[in-house]
Order: sequence, then structure tokens, then C-alpha cells
Amino acid sequence: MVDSHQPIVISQHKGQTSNSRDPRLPSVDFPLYLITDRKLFSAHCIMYMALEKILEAGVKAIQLREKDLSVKELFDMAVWMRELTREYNAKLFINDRIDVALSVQADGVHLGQNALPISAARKIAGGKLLIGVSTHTIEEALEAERDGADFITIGPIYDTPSKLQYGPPIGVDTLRKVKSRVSIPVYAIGGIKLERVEEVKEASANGIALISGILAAKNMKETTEAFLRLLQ
Ligand code: TZP
Repeated sequence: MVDSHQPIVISQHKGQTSNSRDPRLPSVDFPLYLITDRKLFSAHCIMYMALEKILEAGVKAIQLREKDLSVKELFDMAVWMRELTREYNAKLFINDRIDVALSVQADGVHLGQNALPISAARKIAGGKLLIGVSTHTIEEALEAERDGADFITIGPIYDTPSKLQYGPPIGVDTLRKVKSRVSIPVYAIGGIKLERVEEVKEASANGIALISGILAAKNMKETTEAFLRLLQ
């Protein structure tokens, strides 16, 4: 099969621990990576209020992931989220849309498997954006590192209604294998609740990424604090 991306591939950007990592990029230093899902809230303003509580509790990285919004709606939400995250000195990532990420001066873009290739995203973003990549298999994880991702999420580790389309959970053994084969930071994702943090830590994850573990919790602030304590 002809690789239609070949002509625009730029020089390889090595991963987080490589010497050739762009020095302009901030470090990937957050243990907890919160991902939005506005459908868990009755209105946008309720989600912003919840996010403020979560930021108050100490979350230092949020990914705006609202795949079904128009680009205009996503941009408006991203502007809000940039103000909010900046106030709490937290990093903001935008899912897939590098144009939106650059236009609101987000800290990074998070690419799904159907997004722009990492090399193209790097070409556009230069040293302005961290690049996170969603992976679901060992092969995807290796490829993301090879192509220059700054960090990856791998999952779903456990069963989660949030991601049924990726089939059965891959389990902590796959997480452990990925950790032994890549050197960029790896975030475990999918069905992670408080009682599973220990197991994920034992499998050497650098951190966890989640939606419902916090956004569907009764007390989001206390739950966030509990996650952060366990991740210390
Ligand atoms: N990627 C793999 S699983 C998942 C994503 C975005 C959903 C995670 O949601 P939850 O509610 O934390 O299981």
C-alpha cells in the first residue's frame, strides 16, 4: 500500500527521555490527567464549575475532549478552559485539533489514532505544543514513541462504558509490557477508579488518565484529592 503521508514526514522527533527532545517544550510532570466529557453535565457552566473544583484540588493537566462539537464551539470552550487552567497553573491539552490548541495557546495536543500523524503535528506545532497520543496496543505504543510522541495513554486497561468501541480491556499485563518497552511517559486509561490505582502503579504507569473516575464521582474535589494522594 502506498503511504500517502510519506512526502511530508519531517525529521524524527525523539521521545521525552531522548537528548534530542525539543528544549522549548515543558516537561510531562503530571500524575493525573483529567479528560472532559461535557455529556456528564447538564450544562457547560456546570462542567466549568466542576473543573474549577478539580483544579482547586490540585489537578495539573486537563484534556479538552469533545469530539462531536463544531470547531467554533470547541474553540469557545477551549478559550474558557485556557483561562481556567492558567489560573491554577495547570496544563491544557486539546484533543486532535492542533489548530484550536495553537490558537488558544494550549500546552499540548492529544492525538487519537485517526488524527494527523505525529510528524505532521510536530511540523505545525514546532516547539509550541506537547504531543500526547492515545494508544491501545503495544504496537501502537511503540509506533507513537518512534514517531516522536512526548507521552502516551494506553488502554482501556479495565472495562469502561466510556470506550466500548475499543473492545475488551487490555489489562495491566499489557501496561507492564508497554512500560518495559518504551521510555516516554505512559498513562494508564480506562475504567480507573480509586481502588485500582495501586495495581496500575505496580505495573509502573507514570500516571493515570481518566474521565468518569472523577467526573462521575459524588464529591469531585474529595475524589481528586484522594487520587492525588494515592499517586504520590
Ligand atoms: N481511551 C481509552 S479508554 C478511554 C479513552 C478516552 C475512556 C476513559 O474513560 P473512563 O471513564 O476514565 O473509563
